Amino acid sequence: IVKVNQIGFLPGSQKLAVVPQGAGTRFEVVPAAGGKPVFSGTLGAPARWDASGETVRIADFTGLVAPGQYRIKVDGLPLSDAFPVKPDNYRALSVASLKAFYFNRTAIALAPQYAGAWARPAGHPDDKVVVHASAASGKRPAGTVIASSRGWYDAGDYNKYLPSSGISTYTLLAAFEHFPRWFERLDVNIPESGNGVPDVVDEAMWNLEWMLSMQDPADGGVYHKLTNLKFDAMVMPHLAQSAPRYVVAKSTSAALNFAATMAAASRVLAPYQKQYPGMAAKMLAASESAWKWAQANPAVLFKNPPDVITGEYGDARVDDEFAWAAAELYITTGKDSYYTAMQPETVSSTYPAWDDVRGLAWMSLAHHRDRLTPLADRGLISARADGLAERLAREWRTSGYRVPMKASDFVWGSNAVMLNQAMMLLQGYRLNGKRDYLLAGQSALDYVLGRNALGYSFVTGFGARPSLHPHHRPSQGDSVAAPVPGWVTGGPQPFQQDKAECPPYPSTLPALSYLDHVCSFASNEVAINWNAPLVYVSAALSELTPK
Ligand code: G3I
Ligand code: 9MR
Repeated sequence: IVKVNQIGFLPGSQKLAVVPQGAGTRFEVVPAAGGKPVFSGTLGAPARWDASGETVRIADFTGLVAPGQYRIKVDGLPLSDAFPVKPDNYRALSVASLKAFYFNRTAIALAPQYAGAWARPAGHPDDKVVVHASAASGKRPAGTVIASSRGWYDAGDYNKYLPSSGISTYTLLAAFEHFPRWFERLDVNIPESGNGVPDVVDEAMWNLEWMLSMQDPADGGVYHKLTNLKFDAMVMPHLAQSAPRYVVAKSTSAALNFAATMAAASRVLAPYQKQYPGMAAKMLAASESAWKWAQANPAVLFKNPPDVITGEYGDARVDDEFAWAAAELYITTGKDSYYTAMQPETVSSTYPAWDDVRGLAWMSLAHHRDRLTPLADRGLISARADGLAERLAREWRTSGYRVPMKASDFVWGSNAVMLNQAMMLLQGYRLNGKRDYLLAGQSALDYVLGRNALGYSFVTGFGARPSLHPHHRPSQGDSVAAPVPGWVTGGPQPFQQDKAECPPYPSTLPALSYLDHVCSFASNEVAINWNAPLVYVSAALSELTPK
């Protein structure tokens, strides 16, 4: 089949489709409802993509800018799925990808006026959480009961984890810092809508309030996670096990993820004193005390205690977390000591993931470059942001599918790898306007929305062939046939850590190793840290693509 972004394009987008080798050498774009071709062209030279083992050709119809609903026609192949070209085309995706966070809120009932068919009772109030033996300290011995309410469920499971929370919340805040105009006009229809604060900030606040409660006020340390001892069954939140939930061990990575996110949040919250009085100052103080704790405890690496078997988010390296926290504290406070503490010359730039956040430091520094103190090395900041974008663009230029990801990038959550690569390409574009970076970012979004080896739209509720059966407890446990919308599923990756519990995978090739089956927590779960770059990229392309 012809693979194309099923959600479609903006008039000014680069527009590419992937056609299998062996079909004709020409293509046409026809009105979806039938009629004469509106565009025709020659397919590009055959090129291989190792990730899927295919050789394919590219149909480039960027020249088609007239709004409409279209399909691609290649002799010998079925017509492609229909897709639109239209102004403001990614607004619904932008709303839904952010609304997904609301759907994963803990501790609050989702009312029908906001949640529609996916309305549900509140789950996991977390107003009485037990301090686990691994987290015991002076004033809080094991068994102490604390309140640690609010926050989002991490993913398809019902636990709350600091490392994934940090990068997710930061990415939403960065999207707003970079594209305030877009988010000021984005109505997500959540309970706080209309309170004078953009919905993206209100949504982030739901999790930030929880994160604040994860800090031990006695020493500034931050618990790594709030969790059941075992994963809940595939049931609705309010029907989950009533066993106690625990805060588990403080860790260096939790403290630094917390410090970075709170420092960034403190900047964003500063204008909203009326709605969130005192919040910005409280966040900055919390950030600085977590930073101090991490300075004193620089190598407390998290491991699940033997009686806890939920998500670990263990991270063997925390130098990237140190750099990110230092960068955010530097930007927010203007204190040179934080810039020095970052040791910027030693920090490379890589696309972000929950266990590698150094790229976020460069992204924030690049955005704020005009208001940094004289100490900041602006040349280094641009070189790091541009260097990563250029590496990704180089891969994009030669890849058969014209995407920045190569075979070895396919790990658990591969769709978020693609979206985080897009986010970093767009940092390069924002910095120096190199058009390839914008186009490669568009390509990465196209991939997630249908121009991939499987021909899926990996976003629930979007596109002609979306993921239908995510490993997401509420989607499975409710009585609505359709999954909760707006979630990007993890995506193909060859390691198949769930194969004992699933029917056979169709392939072990990295880009084909995917099951749209509820069993597949390794390829078809959803997660807050995978949705956050979708929020970023759908907003960024909406704002950055030439009109
Ligand atoms: O990067 C290595 C790669 O170099 C190596 O070749 C490959 C094969 O072993 O593994 C790669 O590492 C993988 C890593 O993800 C990449 O980020 C690990 O195998 C894999 O086990 C690990 O998976 C993590 C997974 O939890 C299991 O711990 C995912 O990153 C992480 O996103 C996921 O997060 C879960 C939470 O634990 C619980 N909540 C849901 C959430 C999403 O599934
Ligand atoms: O359902 C769990 C999912 O949310 C986690 O991301 C994943 C991480 O390892 O684990 C899933 O739980 C599975 C467990 O690890 C192994 N036994 C089956 C569980 C799911 O049915």
